[in-house]
Amino acid sequence: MGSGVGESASNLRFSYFHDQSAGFGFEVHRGNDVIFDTTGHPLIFEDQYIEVTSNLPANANIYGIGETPDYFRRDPNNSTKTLWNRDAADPFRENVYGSHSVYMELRQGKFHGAYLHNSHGMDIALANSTIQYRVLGGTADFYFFAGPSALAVIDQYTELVGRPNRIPYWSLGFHNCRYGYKSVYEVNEVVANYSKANIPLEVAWTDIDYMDKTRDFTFDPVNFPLEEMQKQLQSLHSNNQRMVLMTDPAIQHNASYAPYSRGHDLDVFIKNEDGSEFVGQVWPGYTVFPDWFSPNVDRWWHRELGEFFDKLPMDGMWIDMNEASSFCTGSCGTGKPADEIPAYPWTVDPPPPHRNINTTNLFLVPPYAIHNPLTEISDKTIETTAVHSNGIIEYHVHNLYGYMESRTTRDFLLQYRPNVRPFLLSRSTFAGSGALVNHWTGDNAATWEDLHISIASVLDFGIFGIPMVGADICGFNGNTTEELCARWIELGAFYPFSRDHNAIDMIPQELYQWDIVAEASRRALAVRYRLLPYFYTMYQHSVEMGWPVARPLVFKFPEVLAVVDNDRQMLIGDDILVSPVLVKGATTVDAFFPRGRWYDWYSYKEIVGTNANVTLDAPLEHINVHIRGGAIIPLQQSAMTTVASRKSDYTLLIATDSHGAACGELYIDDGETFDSAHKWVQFDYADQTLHVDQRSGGTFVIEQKLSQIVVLGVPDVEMVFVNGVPTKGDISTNNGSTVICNLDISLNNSTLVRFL
Ligand code: MIG
Repeated sequence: MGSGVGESASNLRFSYFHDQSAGFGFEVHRGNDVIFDTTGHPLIFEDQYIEVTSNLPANANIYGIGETPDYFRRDPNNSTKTLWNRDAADPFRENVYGSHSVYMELRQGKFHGAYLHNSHGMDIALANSTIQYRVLGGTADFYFFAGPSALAVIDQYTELVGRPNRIPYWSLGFHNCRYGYKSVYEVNEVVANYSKANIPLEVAWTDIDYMDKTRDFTFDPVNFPLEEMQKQLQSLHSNNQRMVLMTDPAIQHNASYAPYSRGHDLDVFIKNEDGSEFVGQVWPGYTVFPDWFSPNVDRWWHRELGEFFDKLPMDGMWIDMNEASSFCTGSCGTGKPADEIPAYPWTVDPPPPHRNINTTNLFLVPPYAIHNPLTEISDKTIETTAVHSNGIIEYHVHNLYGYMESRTTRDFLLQYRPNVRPFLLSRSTFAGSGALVNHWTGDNAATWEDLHISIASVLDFGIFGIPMVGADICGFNGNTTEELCARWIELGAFYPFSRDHNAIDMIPQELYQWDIVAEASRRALAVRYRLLPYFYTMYQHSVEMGWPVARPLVFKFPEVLAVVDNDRQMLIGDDILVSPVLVKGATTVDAFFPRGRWYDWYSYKEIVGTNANVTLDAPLEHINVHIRGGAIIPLQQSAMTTVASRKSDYTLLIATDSHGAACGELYIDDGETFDSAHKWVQFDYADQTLHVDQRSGGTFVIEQKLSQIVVLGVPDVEMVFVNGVPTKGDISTNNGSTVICNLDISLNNSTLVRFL
């Protein structure tokens, strides 16, 4: 697939058969491989049921299909992945917030992929050497991707569904959040405490707590008064920090609440079959739900957001509960008085019995039951018979709710601040959401299991084309512990989106709450901030080619059988290997090192990879990070904000391979606007010579100098010549690593540096 590739140039070949014995079926070939093959299986095409089955090799290596918390490599013999967006606190292997019907398969060192473009609820089952789609409607609109590398599959997939959105540079800083902050003053204190503890903090988030009676676009007049929020924003900005607040889609059903009455007048809410408004229950009580398909919804939503932003011009948006989540089943608030605030169902003891299901309505109870683990597919969401303005019922478009909200919300930000890259975080996503929003993995638990699974979830979203992703650091539900929180920030410092977030009523878990966690945070975040130029360069590959920032080892080393199910380590780009401790009490970690040279981030000590595990020391406040031999990594200084870090000089870390060679690159622009100038700098090292070159077309001027070069894995260096002139820089050599300081090299020109 690929919009520019015609059939003759494609690496894929499609064929179908239709005969007495085999029936109808089709195959997709890549060279001699049959990558999709329905032979031997019926194709079923009914109004409310489509079934397509393709043969797989025994024990196939399948990745993707979600959103679901699971190991990265799906169990090929017993996985049923349900795609039905659901507000559920990350239950293992079940369906949660988003729907991504794309998978990748690794076969003999090569990847390919397939995507079913369909918004209906579905199961995708892996068993008996097959992959089987069981879909509740629509069409069998399949796309196939020839790869053959993992990155090529993702490139081809994101070319189809949309490339990841351009993010502001600041969003790569560290974020702090929790549900349950009691006041704006408490959040001010949190910000101050981070700074006192010398832990970088880029963004202060506030959850629904700031709202008046949990209604959108309002401020609690006592605990989060608008004037104090404005002061907080100013103070954050004066420290080069940022503010993001929560917005929910559900709108209180109350004529005295202006966002409701204006929306009602513009006819923007989802309806019952009889034309009345569908009323569910969310935080503010009985609520209606914006119908993102209705003709006036943009006008209404943009006005409400515009009024809010005029009061408090915050830096980004967090859109939650957009599966959509509702606490009751059906239109439970229809006919209820506006001022009645129902109890949250989970606080009612004994819990109310489930309603009787109307078994004759096939849109409430479809003939095939997907494995959504609730009594009805309408439970905890908008009823499947509720009606959108185009007459389409929720049944057909349920999985698009968050995607549609993302679209109009991003449009608002683009109109409100033309040329400024929005930062949007959405809980519910669909294929293509990456072009609009970023994602966190929702309500995980403060457990060692969820620490481990967070890696797989982050890697999954790399396949889904949403590379700016992270899990709630230190865990959301349940009380974290000092040890778990330390280990979590060590890993979380390397999530592309790095945010500590906590549930209401849990013990505090800001990174300064324990000395050891604070120390672990300072160390791990210092690595992250030094790597910001590298993270940003990797993210630019996401923007241009869809490539994920966080990658599993198997993407880079597809021939190495031992890494097909490795989800206990991750690579940032291809070059930075992160090997976290994921086990309580452990002070060592068994880390896999593919063949080749690797260098310890801190000591520069070399490890010779032999495609085997190496046991590494991992004291509680330490995260193991290694640099791949063959890489050149651009670094800046760590600092308390990304703004400060960006002002510091560059260091080049040259990690040579066994041939004494390495290469790397740097992408940079203003980090903020769409029409910014940019620059790509290319670094090549061989024969003790470094070439710094510009790729054409870049006009961004890099003000910071290259002041330091570190060369790893080479004989001692005595003299350094920059463009033929012996440098005045200081040279120090130690055990195969050479550090040259006080250089004054411009990254805007071509430069040749010789090390003798
Ligand atoms: O039902 O806004 O996933 O991050 O703190 C819970 C409160 C609603 C769910 C989000 C979580 C957030 C919480 N929200």
